[in-house]
Amino acid sequence: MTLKAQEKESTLALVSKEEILRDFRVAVESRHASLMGRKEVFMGKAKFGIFGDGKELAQIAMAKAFRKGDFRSGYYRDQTFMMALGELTVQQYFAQLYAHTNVEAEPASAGRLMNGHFATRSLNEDGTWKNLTEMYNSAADISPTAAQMPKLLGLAYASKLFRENKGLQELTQFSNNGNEVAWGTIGNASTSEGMFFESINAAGVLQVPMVISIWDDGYGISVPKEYHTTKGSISEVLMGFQRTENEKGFEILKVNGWDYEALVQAFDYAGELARNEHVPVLIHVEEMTQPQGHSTSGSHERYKSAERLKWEKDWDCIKKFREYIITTGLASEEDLDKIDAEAKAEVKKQKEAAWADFSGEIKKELQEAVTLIRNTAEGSSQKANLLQMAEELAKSINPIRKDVISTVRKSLFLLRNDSSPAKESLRNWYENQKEQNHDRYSSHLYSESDFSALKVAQKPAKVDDSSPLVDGREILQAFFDYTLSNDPRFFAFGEDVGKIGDVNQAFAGLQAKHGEWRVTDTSIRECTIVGQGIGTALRGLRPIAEIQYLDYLLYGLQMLSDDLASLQYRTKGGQKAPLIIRTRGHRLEGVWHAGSPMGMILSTLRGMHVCVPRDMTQAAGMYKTLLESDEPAIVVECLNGYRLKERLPHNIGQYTVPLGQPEILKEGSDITLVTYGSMCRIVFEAAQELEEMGISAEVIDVQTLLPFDLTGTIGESIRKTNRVIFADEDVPGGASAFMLQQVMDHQDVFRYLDSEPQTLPAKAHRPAYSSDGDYFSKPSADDVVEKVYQLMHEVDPNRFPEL
Ligand SMILES: Cc1ncc(C[n+]2csc(CCOP(=O)(O)OP(=O)(O)O)c2C)c(N)n1
Ligand SMILES: [Mg+2]
Repeated sequence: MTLKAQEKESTLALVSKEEILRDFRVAVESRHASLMGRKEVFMGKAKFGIFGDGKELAQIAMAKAFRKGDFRSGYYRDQTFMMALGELTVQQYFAQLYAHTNVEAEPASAGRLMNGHFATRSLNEDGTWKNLTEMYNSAADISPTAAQMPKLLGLAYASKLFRENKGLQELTQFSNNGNEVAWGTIGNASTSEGMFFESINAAGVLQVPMVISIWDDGYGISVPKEYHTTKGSISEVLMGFQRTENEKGFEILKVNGWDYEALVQAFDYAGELARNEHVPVLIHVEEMTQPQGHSTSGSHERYKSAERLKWEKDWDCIKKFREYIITTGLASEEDLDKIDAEAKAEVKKQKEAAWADFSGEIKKELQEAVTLIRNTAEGSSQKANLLQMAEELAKSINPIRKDVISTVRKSLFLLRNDSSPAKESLRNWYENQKEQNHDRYSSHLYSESDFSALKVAQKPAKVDDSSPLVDGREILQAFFDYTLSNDPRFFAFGEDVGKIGDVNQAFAGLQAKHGEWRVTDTSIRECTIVGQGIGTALRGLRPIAEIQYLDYLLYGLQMLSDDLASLQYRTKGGQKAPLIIRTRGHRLEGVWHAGSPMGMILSTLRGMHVCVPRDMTQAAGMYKTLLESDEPAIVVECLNGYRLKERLPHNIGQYTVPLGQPEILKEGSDITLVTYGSMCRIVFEAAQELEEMGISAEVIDVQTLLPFDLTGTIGESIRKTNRVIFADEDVPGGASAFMLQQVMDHQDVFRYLDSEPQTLPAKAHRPAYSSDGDYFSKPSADDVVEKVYQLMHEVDPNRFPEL
């Protein structure tokens, strides 16, 4: 664990005097930004602040080793790094603190994320990729501690693929022969999270160019590191990962956060090693400080001792950097004071510009609203109230948009009995603002580019009597084979996906045919399988990450929810990661191999598409649609469908299945039965039994839960049958309730219903093992028949007498 870099070259050979003084300027600018940022929060100009003070020097060193094409995946302390790269101006920094919704003012998130959440924009406005090799790239940060790690693994793994998979060499917009390093940062306390350890292990196994820096300030909010980490030192704990002459592993370095020379050397060495040899490196940066405590939510004087607070002052990295510059004779105290004063003035100027820009927009809206409300007062019976509301709004100090819009909405209520051109103008203005505010706060949950999955051209499957009858898994195998042959960006990986071609053999033989970099086994690590997918998709590749069974999605769900599903939204279309999660679920056997937790998925994965194909022919068409789009999705195949016979379409690999378009599997006139996935066959079977009793059921397969019935097929059916049941294998109140809500809220069916709309879900518990367990846990054809018959009995007891 000694710093081999120190034997290499002296820092002064790496860094000129001018550069050191520039570094000092960046450090103090960043520090002043932190200090002023905190004040802005206390003055009520921003809601919350978390800053990078105490971490400046290491980040400057990291920026020196960072090259165009590289990626960062880090956390909220990294402002100095972003500033040192030139990827964050002080003005942008304050724009984010104020939550400026303008993407030019706040390019990371357009005001959607708290301060300290950094991101560069990988996409042009039309959703096409920029040349990522010409940029300094930062993946879009998220707040959960350590959640930057799984994606970091994927960002690094992409370099591995670009270097090793020769089929990717033409994609020069994304990589230069895999020379890109993925740089991670994480706080010391956050290394306690499972995903940190999972990512470290996976990076060691995969030998990817990843440099992970741990900013160790001894605390995680109020809790000191002895409570977080065995032996109080993460690098000690990870010693077993250290590579040796004979065994691959990590290079582990330890360095102090105030030691400029050692930091520059460490990061330089780490960058070279990772870039040239694809060796993962861990840099434990100790003795960092928090001059202002954790965040604006509290003061560290509450939990740090006087000695600790004094130590933090004495070992402040900027103080030490100053001492270093003076003792080495690079500049005098006065020179540095001058730089410091200039930096302070510059930060103040940019802060004020950010505020003027941010508040100016709102003030303009406020002025317009005040004028419009005043105009409505004349001739209104509510004149006094309206004028008072306008006055109060006009007088507000540091108004926010809510003040303006809320006053306008209240005014419109006051004006409910009026009709005047002035009221009309106010209402028009409000409608226009509504649209703008939708764009500001609610756009880009899904792709708004031409690559949206909803815009993919429809190409039907060509199936006729000459199409061979094959096992369902062979349909997928043919699809994957075709796609592997035709799209070099496409690759699949997961547990048992490689050598045996997944546990149900949809990739059987495809590793042998297309190579290990295309069809790849991984260790058992769902969370980082997802992260590996996200990171590689962020770098222009088209991964299918496999989660072996739907029941194990929970291990990766957090990354899907926090990171992938929110990506387009939180960057307002600045980044995309079109990752496809392939998994299999619904009924088969028992508590952990038969789950159908679709409600869980629907609640947590807004921002992704959720496909629930009833068979493999539909699944292959959905995969095609998704691969033609730029959106992330999950496809839940039917676990019991791989050995069922289907006809292999002539145009496998080319036909698409449109998302959001239900299919009527059987027409009927008495009742509509809505379902999806494995339940399609069961409901279809029940409908045939019902037919024999004189009940004509229409069976609809929704095909995708997100998006849900964009064609209004279910509503149309209900208008014909006047009755509906939503059936599935999820728990009561799960996806069946979701389907009911979607139809009631969006399809105007209430007045067409002659019977109460109902759901037919599984039991609330997980399915018991064995065929009997299934029969008594999940809806069977008998349950469907019984439920429908009961409903028809209520409608017409003479025709359908009680059983
Ligand atoms: C999953 C999760 N749990 C808890 C939190 C709340 N939280 C935010 S920062 C933090 C402490 C992190 O400490 P450390 O990793 O040492 O970073 P530092 O802030 O000290 O730089 C905690 C507990 C969170 N953001 N995410
Ligand atoms: Mg810490």
